[in-house]
Amino acid sequence: GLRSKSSLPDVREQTLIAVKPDGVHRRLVGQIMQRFEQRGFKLVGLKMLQVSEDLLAQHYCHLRTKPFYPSLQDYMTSGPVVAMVWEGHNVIQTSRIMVGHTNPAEAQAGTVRGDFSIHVSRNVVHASDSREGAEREIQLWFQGKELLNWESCDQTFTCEP
Ligand code: IDP
Repeated sequence: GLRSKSSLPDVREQTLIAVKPDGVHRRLVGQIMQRFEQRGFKLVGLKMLQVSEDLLAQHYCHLRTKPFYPSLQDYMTSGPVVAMVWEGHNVIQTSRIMVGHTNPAEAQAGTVRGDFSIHVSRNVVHASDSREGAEREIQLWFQGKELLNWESCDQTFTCEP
């Protein structure tokens, strides 16, 4: 089977979720956070920030040559972003499902993008798409000391210890 390169045990898998400027402007931060809380994931990092062109270029290094990159940069630097690190069993894959398809037209109802957006250039939220991507993005967006290692009182009820 596949072996993870990460040192984190499975229940401590982490992912970067970011509410993009359209989500902040449209007051969707609380509803988006609520979905991750109620699913059973644990919040271990949270901040609001103005994304710089440099951070964005590193974050979206795979998209820098795309024709839409200049407009993606304008969008992502147009206002505050709320960045979060969520932790838990299989959180990377499960949050991609919760967030839905990149293109909201193909995102299922019940997903964040499927419920709150209509166009790929304003799709409300970011979620890391792989273990390698998540580790790279978390390091890029957060300092180690900004991530809290805490025991949630419900954790034996959301996942087998
Ligand atoms: P993802 O956000 O679902 O991981 P990526 O392909 O990594 O998808 O693209 C990053 C972001 O770039 C998308 O969420 C979207 O905001 C934007 N984007 C992707 N494709 C297009 C496009 O064709 N036009 C405009 N923006 C796009």
